[in-house]
Amino acid sequence: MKILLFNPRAAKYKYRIPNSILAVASVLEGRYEYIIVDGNRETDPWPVIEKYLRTEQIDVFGCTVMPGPQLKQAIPLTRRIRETFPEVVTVWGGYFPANHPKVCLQSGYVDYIINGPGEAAFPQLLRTLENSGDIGQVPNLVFLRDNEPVKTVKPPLPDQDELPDLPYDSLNRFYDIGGYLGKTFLGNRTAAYHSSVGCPFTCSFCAVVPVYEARWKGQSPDKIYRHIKYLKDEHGADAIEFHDNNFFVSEKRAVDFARLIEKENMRWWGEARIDTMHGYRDSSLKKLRDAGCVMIFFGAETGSDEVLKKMDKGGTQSAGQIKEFTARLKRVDIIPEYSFVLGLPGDSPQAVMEQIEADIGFIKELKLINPATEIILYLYSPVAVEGSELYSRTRAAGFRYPRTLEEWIAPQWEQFDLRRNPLTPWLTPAMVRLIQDFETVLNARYPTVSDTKLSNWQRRVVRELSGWRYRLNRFSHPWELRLLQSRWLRYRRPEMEGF
Ligand code: B12
Repeated sequence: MKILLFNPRAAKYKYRIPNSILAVASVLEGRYEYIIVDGNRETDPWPVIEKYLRTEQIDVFGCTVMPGPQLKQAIPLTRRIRETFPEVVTVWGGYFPANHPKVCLQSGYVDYIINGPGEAAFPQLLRTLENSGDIGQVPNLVFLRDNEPVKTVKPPLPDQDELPDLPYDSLNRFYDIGGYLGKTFLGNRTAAYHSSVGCPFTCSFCAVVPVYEARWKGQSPDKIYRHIKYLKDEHGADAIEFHDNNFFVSEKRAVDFARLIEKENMRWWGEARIDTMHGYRDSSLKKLRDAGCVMIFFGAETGSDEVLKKMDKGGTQSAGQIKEFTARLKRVDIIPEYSFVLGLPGDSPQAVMEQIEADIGFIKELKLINPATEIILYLYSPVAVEGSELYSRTRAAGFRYPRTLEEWIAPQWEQFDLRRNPLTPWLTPAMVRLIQDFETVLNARYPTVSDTKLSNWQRRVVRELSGWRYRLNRFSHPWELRLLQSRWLRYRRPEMEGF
């Protein structure tokens, strides 16, 4: 069998190593022939894919799909493959199909879905197709039977050290790896690496939960270091973005890795939980900073302990702890990058608006404690965490997902995916406007450190111009700042485009 692996374009995104399809390629290496097409590196991927399908006897089209802009390529392309090359089997993997299997499979042009890790599932699917075996025996799979999705068993997460190394040399045959190592505020040649899967927590707004169900497994520090060292020595990487959902689950793993990477003089970033890292010793935080860890992404979510409960945030996270931890990170010079989820359902429209205003006030408090704190604002975009109070409340309020894949790429739903306008029945335009106006004023008052093209005086100008609005909470219709950000600064938002 011959496989074509496709990574759809992720908006105007600086290229990063496509770890989703590279992880899949790692288990095909030496067993199946495969071709990689990266939508981030093709002006128009269709002619490239069409030519391979016409000339290379491709049996399986494998596509990774997360919500948002990637859908705009994944959906029309897969449909066109079904129309033009009906004999080709189509397989989707990643967070979108894993969270929305029914609408994908009932489209008629997605045959199978890999629901979670693909390293064991995909080769077994291929063997089963080759031998006309029982599809129901393939793990981590979703397929249609009598027009209804059937989910197969989810085995325990594999030991990440036993998984094969990523086939960078094979990727290099298709796309120069150097082109994936972009300039960011972390470094001139920033590599993306994924060293663990899943997350031990079950926050009811997070799409990782239905897939990994509070399971987490990580590579050993030695394996991570070996891969990073390869990217540094062979391809000149000088910085790392760890794309794990939760890199810092284990203090020992993180600190042991820091000890290994310290001598390489690389700067790095990763994602973590506030309560987990507030449990770290001061010496551990210092070791991480000394080893180049300059910024860490955290889900702060809200300044309300009651709302944290509603979100099933779990652990010990609280508003008080967030403030304490923000001050701790300032002392060790690690930049906290906090994402907030605003606009959850409330008992009344007034309650929803009051919570938004309270979270705005809380964010301003954090900025007083540590002005370097980076803030990312998301609007709550429902994820089907079945059985969670939040999702039942969301459904009860009348929220419904699109019924077809074509509807998912309608403009209003792209904004949904980008967590910009979630189409949730309780959120009024005035609430969305307040959040987006505040975001504009905040980004002017404290432009992100990650937008490396901004000069100091540009930063000073927007900071001065936005001061009165920020101090006096006069966020409404900040058109002058919006104009400056879009026309003069061409302001970059890391949550949309990566660093
Ligand atoms: C890198 C990344 C990006 C990159 C894009 C990368 C790209 N594809 O080119 C950037 C920064 C652009 C990005 C943007 C966004 N992202 Co993003 N992103 C990630 C991140 C951090 C890593 C993905 C990755 O490489 N994982 C490593 C691989 C190995 O894991 P994997 O993808 O799960 O793949 C495994 C399995 O799923 C399966 N599999 C996956 N695909 C396939 C395909 C086949 C054929 C097979 C057989 C198997 C298979 O096998 C793989 C190996 O086990 C994930 C979180 C995460 N840790 O996964 C979020 C994540 C996918 N992103 C998310 C979101 C929401 C977005 C944004 C919409 C955010 C925003 N508001 O703007 C934007 C979208 C805009 C856009 N630009 O497209 C969410 C999706 C949530 C959801 N509702 O489904 C995630 C889960 C983060 C989160 N915790 O919420 N993102």
